[in-house]
Amino acid sequence: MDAEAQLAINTIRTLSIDAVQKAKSGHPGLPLGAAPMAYTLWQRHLRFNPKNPAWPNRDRFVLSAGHGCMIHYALLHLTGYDLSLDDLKAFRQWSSRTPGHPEALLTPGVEATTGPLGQGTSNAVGMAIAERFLAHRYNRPEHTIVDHFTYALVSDGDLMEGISHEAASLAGHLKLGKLTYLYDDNKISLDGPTSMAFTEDVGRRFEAYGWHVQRVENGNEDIESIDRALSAARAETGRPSIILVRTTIGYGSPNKANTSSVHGSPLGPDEVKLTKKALGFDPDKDFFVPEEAGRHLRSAIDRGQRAEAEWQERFSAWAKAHPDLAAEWKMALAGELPAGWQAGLPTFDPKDALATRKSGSMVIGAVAKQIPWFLGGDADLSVSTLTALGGEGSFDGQTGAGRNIHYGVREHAMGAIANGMTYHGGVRTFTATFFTFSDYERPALRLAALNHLPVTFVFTHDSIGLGEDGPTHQPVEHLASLRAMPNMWVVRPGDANEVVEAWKLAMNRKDGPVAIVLTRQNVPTLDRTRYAAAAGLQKGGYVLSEAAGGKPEAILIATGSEVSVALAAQESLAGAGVKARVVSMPCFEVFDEQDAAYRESVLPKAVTVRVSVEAGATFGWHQYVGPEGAIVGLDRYGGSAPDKVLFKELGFTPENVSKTVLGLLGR
Ligand SMILES: Cc1ncc(C[n+]2csc(CCOP(=O)(O)OP(=O)(O)O)c2C)c(N)n1
Ligand SMILES: [Mg+2]
Repeated sequence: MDAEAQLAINTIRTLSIDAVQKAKSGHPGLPLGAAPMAYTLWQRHLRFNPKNPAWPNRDRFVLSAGHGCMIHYALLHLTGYDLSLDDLKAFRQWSSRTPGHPEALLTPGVEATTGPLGQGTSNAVGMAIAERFLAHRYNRPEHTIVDHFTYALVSDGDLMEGISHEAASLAGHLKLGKLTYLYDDNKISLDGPTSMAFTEDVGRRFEAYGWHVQRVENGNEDIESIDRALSAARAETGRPSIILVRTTIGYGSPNKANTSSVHGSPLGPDEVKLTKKALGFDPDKDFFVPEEAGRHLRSAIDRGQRAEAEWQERFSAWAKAHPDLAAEWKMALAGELPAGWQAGLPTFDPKDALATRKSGSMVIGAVAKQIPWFLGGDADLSVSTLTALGGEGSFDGQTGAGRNIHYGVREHAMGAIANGMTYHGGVRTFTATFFTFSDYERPALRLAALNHLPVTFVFTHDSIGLGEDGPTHQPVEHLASLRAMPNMWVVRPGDANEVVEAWKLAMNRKDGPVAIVLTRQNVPTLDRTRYAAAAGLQKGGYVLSEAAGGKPEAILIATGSEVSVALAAQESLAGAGVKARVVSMPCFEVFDEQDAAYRESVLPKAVTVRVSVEAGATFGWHQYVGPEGAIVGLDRYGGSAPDKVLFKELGFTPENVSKTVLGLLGR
């Protein structure tokens, strides 16, 4: 290895161990072992501009092994991103830009939030999908403006996680040729050697998925082999690539290298000194960047600016030739929507009863017509979720054509791939599956919420109302559990016109995900000349049907398919001389954001007789019904039976709701 490269690599290593030592916590093992491959990628292959982390055509780099993030922070600092040595010194401290695992919102140059192992493997697949899709939509024979690679650095833990199997299987199927994994094959994980639990032949596994597989035997020193493998990976456009790079965790540490003790604990002051000495650094200098190393790595700025300028020229020529496309591109990249897009959505007459998945199907089709950069898919359930975009074709991973992504039965990867597409930018996306299987997508839902990613997660078959499939398929606690997730908006529309409003809400949201939760079974389409307009959904909850005379003695609060149950109860209560108001509450989170006066107007404090109706866990409803209210909910699993039987047996009937109200009133 030439001296310049060696010095740069050792600078990445020593900065990483110093920051971990100063924080008295962190993971020094991966940076010490993976520095040569990371250096080779960043210095010789990755196209990026440290002075403009948002350059749309940059190559994407995901550190799926997020615990090793000091390697990423060191690289960002050394290559000239807006991340100072002081930022590195504040590693893992309150309000620093160098958190304990990478967070895309906090650190310039971090493309994806990682840490839960495996997620990054799928995020990278999503980025590669977005690249193909945008290339197909915007490139023209004489103009190539979208053309970049996506890299992920993955560890043993990443490849043990099931989600990596789903992601790699799909990426192989789609032949995502511009995707490359660098595998830090160090045979050590947190508890000890991987021989304890992970002995499969990873190379043959990826070959079986249809990947291009290469091996580098000495990843600690042989950067020329890494370099050649990266070149070969880029040249192979018909398949995704993985490079198995054999490394030593904690390389350079005389007493801790190749042990799991170096995975996730600081080396200790003495071992830090010994390691620096072994790497040819002054043991008494902390956070030391040799001038030559600094200069060498900062050459990234020059390279990046030239690459971006060259792209900008191509972009300008393209924009001149295709001004309409360019205007669309600008809008899509900024996360904006076409003016007036909402006018293209349907409205529904009160004639027919319609499952909300069915009205959802018509609405999502209209959304796709209005927004050409909207694409998504389902986990082998489009026949049931009804989310296939009519006339749009299946996504092709080679050409990038088609807007329906067939994820197969891979919910875990599906969510994280949608997140990856959204991190990439330029697209809006959705996923769809049954609501119970949101459990299989949950880690990605959480990361979408944490990262303010505007992904729309469609869930159908939203309650016991799905009927005969029985308790394994019937969500119970899912509404409550997703509502507990900070920054996740959960919307359960009550009829077809609320579905339209739900999609407006979801598409207009820029800073977080929205889960749209829909029925399998029919619900009445409400007569909006008789009831309040569905646009009330934009406030999260609204007075759908006022009590006769305007002064309610009781309030019924319902969501989804139970809204019509509440309306029927309101009628029968009126017959018994009880004035009840019905509130539709499709989205708690948005309602809670309204000002106090609005919330009081919907749920006046003076009315303490309040009953909620929702075919799901009661958890969370107390905040609306109050100490004197009652909850008609479900704190058990459902049953295998037709939906009407289940609703009757489990208490979701107008009679039971009326009875509950009368009980509270003491009548
Ligand atoms: C989903 C998930 N489970 C568990 C962990 C905790 N954890 C962090 S790293 C790690 C394994 C480390 O092994 P490897 O991926 O090989 O990284 P290396 O030790 O080689 O740096 C574990 C279990 C996690 N971050 N994410
Ligand atoms: Mg490992």
